[in-house]
Amino acid sequence: MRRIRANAILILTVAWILGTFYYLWQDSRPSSSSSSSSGSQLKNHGRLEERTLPLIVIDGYPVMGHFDQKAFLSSKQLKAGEDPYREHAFNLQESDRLGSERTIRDTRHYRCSSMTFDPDLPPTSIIITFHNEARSTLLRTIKSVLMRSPPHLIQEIILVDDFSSDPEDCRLLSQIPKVHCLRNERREGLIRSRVRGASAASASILTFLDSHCEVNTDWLQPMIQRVKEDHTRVVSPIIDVISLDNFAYLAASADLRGGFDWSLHFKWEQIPIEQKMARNDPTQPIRTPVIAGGIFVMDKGWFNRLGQYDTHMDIWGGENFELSFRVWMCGGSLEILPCSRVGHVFRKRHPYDFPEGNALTYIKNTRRAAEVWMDEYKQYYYAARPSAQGKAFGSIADRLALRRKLNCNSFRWYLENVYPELKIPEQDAAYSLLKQGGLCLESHGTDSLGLNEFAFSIKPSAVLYLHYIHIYFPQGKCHHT
Ligand code: UD2
Ligand code: MN
Repeated sequence: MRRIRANAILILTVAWILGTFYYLWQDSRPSSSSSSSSGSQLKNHGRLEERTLPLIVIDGYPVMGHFDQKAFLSSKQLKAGEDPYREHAFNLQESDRLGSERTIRDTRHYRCSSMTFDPDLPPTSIIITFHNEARSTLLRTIKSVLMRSPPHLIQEIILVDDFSSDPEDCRLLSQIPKVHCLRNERREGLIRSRVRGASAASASILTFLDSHCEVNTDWLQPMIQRVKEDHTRVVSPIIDVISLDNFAYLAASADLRGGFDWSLHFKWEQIPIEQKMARNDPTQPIRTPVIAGGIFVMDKGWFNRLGQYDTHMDIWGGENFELSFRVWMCGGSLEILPCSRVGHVFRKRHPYDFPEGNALTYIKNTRRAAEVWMDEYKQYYYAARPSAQGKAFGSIADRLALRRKLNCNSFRWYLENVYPELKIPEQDAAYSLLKQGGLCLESHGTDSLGLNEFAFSIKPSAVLYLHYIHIYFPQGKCHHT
């Protein structure tokens, strides 16, 4: 009896091992379907019957159609001896080696997988602008969307080729079902390119992505659900990190939100401790003062009503502040949804040129955001970025008119209600202690003009300066640097 049982266990173990091997082998085949792939389904799509290319079918839908991925990728590969970081500021060799699809870890909290969504969520138009993006990263972005989203939620993918050197990328990618590509006749920058893509979108919900992303399991439903419930919400996923060196997919912290300093420099910051303590459900949205900018979902009608983007901003930068201030101050809200995860290759430098120079462009764009939205608080922006004074930023008349028309709240309202953690420099200095050369200087509050009186005489400008090189000390502690 015991021997029979031992034999049965042995047979089951061997069957299980063989089964696992078979499963892994299937899974690692280059063209395996993430859902289902069969001859009968092919016949349903008659024209594809005789194809020889690998085919991915999801819910009976041939994801890549006639598009020849192999030819697309192999015709543009790194040449022997070439620096793999030179062209894209990430390791192109690794990206190419990975191929266009791979399994990534589901980085969500386990409770996210039991969330439910309305069965009648509306579809979205995905908008991806790109300028000289690597073929392998761009294709992985597109494929991850097609393979990890319920097909009925993807109305279309609109690529906007921002005058990349090779027009073929745009033309070839348009062969993928649902993908359309618009090519700019001159370099416009990501802001005007996104507006062009959004205007061409036919769905009522817009989803923006950078051109080097990989969306993760069930990334889309939580975002569409929140926007469907309230069209004034603008929502972002947690942005996971794709290593620029080896392309490993790494989970980002779920305790972060978007913040900035007075120079309008974006940074990730911890959720304030009171909010963190109050969070007993890790699937709940996180209110964020600003979004990073590249990956978000927004109702199309709301995007248009709020004035799309400031199309006088060029190339890159600053548009995320302008959009974030506008959304909050004009009646909407911004949130990060922890149950939605999208990976992104964060780079250390821009791989492309700025026709007017990187610094001047950033100043022009952020200056426009400050001038239109920051009211009297723009003085702190100028104090933090003295080089912005006197730099050209064009006319802002139409954006000021928009702000009046939308009857938006003041920046003071934004600071009080959305971002009270952003310390106003005078106040900050007033309640801070300052240690310099072994001396600890303590301030004694503010006078009626809001100017600082210091126990030791220090010019306010010096304090401001110190503030911006991050040696000010909140929480009334003497800090040892
Ligand atoms: C972040 C945002 C990015 C944008 C930027 C501020 C994320 C993940 N990324 O910078 O979307 O909000 O902050 O402006 O939040 N591109 C063009 N034309 C250009 C330059 C860039 O189409 O002239 C494309 C580019 O190919 C990419 C996207 O715009 O798809 C964003 O550019 P990036 O990846 O260099 O920006 P990133 O991630 O450093
Ligand atoms: Mn990017």
